[in-house]
Amino acid sequence: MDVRVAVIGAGIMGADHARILADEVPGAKVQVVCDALATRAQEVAAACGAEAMTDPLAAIWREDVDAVLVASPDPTHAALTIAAIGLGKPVLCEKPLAPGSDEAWQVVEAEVKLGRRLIQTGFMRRFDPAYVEMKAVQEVGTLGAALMLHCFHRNVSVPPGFTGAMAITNSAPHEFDIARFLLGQEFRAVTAFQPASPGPADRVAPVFLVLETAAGQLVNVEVVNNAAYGYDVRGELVGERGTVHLAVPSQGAVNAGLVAATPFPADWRPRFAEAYRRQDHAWIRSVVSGEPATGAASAWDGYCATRIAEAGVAALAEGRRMEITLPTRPALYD
Ligand code: ISE
Repeated sequence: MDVRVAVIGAGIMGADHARILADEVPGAKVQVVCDALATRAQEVAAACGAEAMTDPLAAIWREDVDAVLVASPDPTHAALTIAAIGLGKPVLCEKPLAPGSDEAWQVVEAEVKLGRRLIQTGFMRRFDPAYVEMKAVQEVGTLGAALMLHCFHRNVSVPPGFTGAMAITNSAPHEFDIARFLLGQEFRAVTAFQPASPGPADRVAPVFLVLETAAGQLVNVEVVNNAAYGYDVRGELVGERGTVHLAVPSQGAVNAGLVAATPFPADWRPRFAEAYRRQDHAWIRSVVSGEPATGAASAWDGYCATRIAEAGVAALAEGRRMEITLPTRPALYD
């Protein structure tokens, strides 16, 4: 029998997940699409043969819903996730698990109290073939011990009013999570910088973070939210005896006007299409098996990313190195 999913939130990511589940994930059925905007819910629901609703709790409570995909506005993630696991329903929660670490911790506590893993956090890069390959190369030992990780995160543009703090809470958490995933280490400190930028005052300048892991490795994260030329994510892991970098997937090379050019996507959906597909597929399989998906981000991972982002925001605001302190990881996540 299919896993009947309620997709909560029919914005950019909710619509994308609904389409992926309906069209590309065997064993999944989008039962209901819920959005505060009825017309939006109807549009996305119609495209995947689901019912449209506007009340998220009513959608979660439905007896014909087995699992919940939370892709509503960020401040609603924690409460909806807690509501779903309270009914014993597995959740795939888009990042962030919560905008603040106190609230993210409440989610962790709710799951720990329940005593079983029902939450997957939507850090899809863990399923991206290029990152998976990078991790495999690192683990096989060819490069020796990992020393540094360089991460570049470039968006085409963000709206005026987007701030450096938002770059750290909205974009950089993907880098925090993938670095923890690749290195298998927690971070102990973060420092944040912004270069002098001549652009208009309402256009966010790049953010440059330097993070230190508990094992003393260095990770630099460059976030350029107004890169203009394309959505571009790069990474290189530097080991004692060699390096491995992400091959940037391209949809085709264009030869014209005496130039060979590689097109960039306009946003993260094409770049990480395969990662989203594999992530959602792994989630549905985990709902069926009752076991957490291998390699997927847990609620603890979601909490850590939010906690690191908070320290990063403080480091930027205060212009100094901030220590990152984490509570003891609950045994549920061992
Ligand atoms: C956006 O919210 C995402 O999650 C994307 O994956 C990320 O690349 C982008 O910078 C964020 O704004």
